[in-house]
Amino acid sequence: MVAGESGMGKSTLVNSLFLTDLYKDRKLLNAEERINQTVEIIKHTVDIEEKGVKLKLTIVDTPGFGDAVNNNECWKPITDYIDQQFEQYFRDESGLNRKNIQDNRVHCCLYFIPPFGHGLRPVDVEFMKALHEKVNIIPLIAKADCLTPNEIKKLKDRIREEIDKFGIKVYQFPECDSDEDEEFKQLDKELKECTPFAVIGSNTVVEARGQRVRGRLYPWGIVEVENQSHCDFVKLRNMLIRSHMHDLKDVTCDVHYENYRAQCIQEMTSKLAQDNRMESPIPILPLSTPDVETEKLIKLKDEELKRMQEMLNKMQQQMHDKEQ
Ligand SMILES: Nc1nc2c(ncn2[C@@H]2O[C@H](COP(=O)(O)OP(=O)(O)OP(=O)(O)O)[C@@H](O)[C@H]2O)c(=O)[nH]1
Ligand SMILES: [Mg+2]
Repeated sequence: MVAGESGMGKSTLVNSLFLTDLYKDRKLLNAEERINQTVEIIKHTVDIEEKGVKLKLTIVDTPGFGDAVNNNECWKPITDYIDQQFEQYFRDESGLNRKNIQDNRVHCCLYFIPPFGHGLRPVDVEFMKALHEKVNIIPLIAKADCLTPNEIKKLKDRIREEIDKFGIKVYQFPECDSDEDEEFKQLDKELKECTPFAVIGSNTVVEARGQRVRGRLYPWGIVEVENQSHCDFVKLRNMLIRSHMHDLKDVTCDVHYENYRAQCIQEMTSKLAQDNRMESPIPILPLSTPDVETEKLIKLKDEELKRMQEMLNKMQQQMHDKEQ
C-alpha cells in the first residue's frame, strides 16, 4: 500500500516498482507521465516473476491528502481500509472454510515524506502514528531527485531522529543471523543504514549511456530510477519482493493482526459481560423453561467468557514476549 500527501509520486512509484504501466488504460491527461490524481482507493493485482518464483501481489494505491482545507483525520480512509481487511480475514478464519482464505491484509505501507521540508511535519507524525499499530510502515523520502546527496543524508538523519523522538513505530528490519556470510551481513547493514529510502519514480523510458532506462529527463541531465547512485529504488524493490517479503507477512500476522484480533475478542467479551442476552457470536438457544434453561445458559456463557479471557491473556503474553 502507498500513502502520503497528494502529488508526492505514489502512483508513479507503484508503477515504476512493478515495471508495468498499471494505468495505461486510463484516459490520459498528461501524455508524458500518464498518471492522474488518485481520487479513490484502488486495488491492483499484478503477477510478477522474481528469479523464477511467480508472485501475485496486490497493490493498494490511495488518494493523497492535502487537497482539503482541513487535513484532520486524513488517515481515516486508510485505517478503515486496513481494519476492513483484518475484519474480513477474522470472519473468514471463524467461518467454515478456513483452509482457503484469501489473505487481503495489508502487509506493508509505504509512507511518502515530502523532500522539501526539514524533516517530519506534524501531519506526517500523526499519520504514521495512526497507522503504526496496524501495519508495517516503511517511510520513504519522495522525489529524491529534488535533493543533493548531502541534503538527502541530512534529511534521512533528521527523519530517523524524529521517528525516535515521536515514538513512531516503523517497520524494524529483523536482526541478521550471526551465521550469515560477511557479504550478506554487509548488505543487511547497508540496507538498515539506508532508511528512510530516498526514491524516484518515473513512467518514462529515456536513453542513458546507450541504454533505454526508466528515468527522468531534465535540461541538465537524466536521473535514473534504477541507478543506485541516484536513489534507493533498487534497494527498496529488493527488500519488498525478495529479502523481506516473508518477514513483512510474518509481522503482519503475528503482531498487527493479533493486535486486531485481541481487540475484537476483548470487545466481544465485554459486550457479552454487559448483557448476556445481547446478540453475540455465541449462539443463544431459545428458552423453553426459563429458570433452569437461563441458569444453564448463563453458566455456558460464563465458561465461554472465561475461555476468551484466557485466550486473550495468552495472546497478550505472547505479544509481550515477542516485543522483548
Ligand atoms: N521530480 C519528481 N517528480 C515526480 C516523481 N514521481 C512522480 N513525480 C511527478 O509528480 C506528479 C504527481 O505524481 P503522482 O504519482 O500522480 O502522485 P500521487 O502521490 O499519486 O498523487 P495523488 O494521486 O494525488 O495522491 C507527476 O507529475 C509525476 O510526474 C519523482 O520521483 N520525482
Ligand atoms: Mg496517485
